[in-house]
Amino acid sequence: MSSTTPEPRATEPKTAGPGSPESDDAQAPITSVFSGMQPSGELHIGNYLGALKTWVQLQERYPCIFCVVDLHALTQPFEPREMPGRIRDMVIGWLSAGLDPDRCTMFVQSTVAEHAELAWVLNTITPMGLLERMTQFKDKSKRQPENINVGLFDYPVLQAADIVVYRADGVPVGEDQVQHVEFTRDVVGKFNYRFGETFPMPRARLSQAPRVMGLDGERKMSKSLGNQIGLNDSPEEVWNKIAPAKTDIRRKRRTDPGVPEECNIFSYHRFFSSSEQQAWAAEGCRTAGIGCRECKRLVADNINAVLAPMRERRAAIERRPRLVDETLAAGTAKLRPLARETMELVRERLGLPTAERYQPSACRSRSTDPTASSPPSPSGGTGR
Ligand code: AQP
Repeated sequence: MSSTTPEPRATEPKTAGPGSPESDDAQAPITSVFSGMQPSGELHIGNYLGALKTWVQLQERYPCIFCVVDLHALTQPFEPREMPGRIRDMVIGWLSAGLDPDRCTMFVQSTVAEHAELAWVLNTITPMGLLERMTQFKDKSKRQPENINVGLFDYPVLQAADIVVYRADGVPVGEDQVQHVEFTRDVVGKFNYRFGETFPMPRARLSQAPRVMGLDGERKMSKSLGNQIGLNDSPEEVWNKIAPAKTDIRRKRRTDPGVPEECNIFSYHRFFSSSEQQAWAAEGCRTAGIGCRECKRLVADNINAVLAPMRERRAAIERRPRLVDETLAAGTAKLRPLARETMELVRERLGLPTAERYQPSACRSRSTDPTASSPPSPSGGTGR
């Protein structure tokens, strides 16, 4: 194999792998999709490859709901004054990556109160032991020992409520979230068994890149770990992050051969480079035919080729200042009635009063004329 650098790819690989939305493998059919992301920092290529790219594909095939999970983000250290900007920036990132407000529904979790309400109900059927097993809780407790809050512990219950309040059954996530989806399945099973069939059984949908490692090569790429390549990084920033990143430890000098499978940079080639380019990089590494810098240059160029259209779309979106607000407002307006409907069903299953049962207007009409039906509330809504 020649050590001449092949041309960077202009587009991403299209091959389907196990668990990818395009693959024909053993994925049971789904009817609707829900997934979310925390506004806990800038979106990175791990979020994109692990989830967002799949979301963009799924919006063409299923009713999809995508949620900025701001209530979840409260479980980590945050600055209230930064939260509105983070929410906005996250949605701009989604739109830049290809989510289309005409093809999917986007909204902010805290604007639909039923998520928190249903989480409380699910809390009451969740054994502590199930939550104690969650690895994300253990990891984040180590990361923020001064702030191990109940919300962090209860995070998977709120996530379960997020999914089932819309009775969604497809949940596209990265590998780190699979345990939480399995947890949701346990909770759904318990609820349906105890109170009657209410929620469909959700399942995780993994992408072809379910776990992207951070630039440190030690932990998964994370918004809050400072080991990320941001979707909003400029070409220079991408190169400035890739250039000093660790490679295979065996390659101390240019002439030392390496093992590509043990090089973090090579793992990025798998996601961003053509099979021909991957073969070139692997061979060059094993034979010391190329230096790490050449290998990094190619992968940086390929990452930039994927990010370039997103940067262009971001610039266009930023010229339409109302787009984000309009998108989120439309999402909330569409989803509130659906969430209310689910909560009414849940109340009925649990023997709780409906949300309207003890409205003052309903009581008045019942006390004067027990056969009279309730007049509509002055707002025309449920009065909640
Ligand atoms: N490194 C990753 N590789 C593949 N998928 C990933 N995801 C996150 N990191 C990777 C997936 O992206 C979606 C959004 O996740 P989230 O916002 O709920 O939080 P997270 O999983 O905790 O992501 P981060 O970036 O690591 O955020 P922080 O630092 O705030 O905790 C999920 O589907 C996730 O699997």
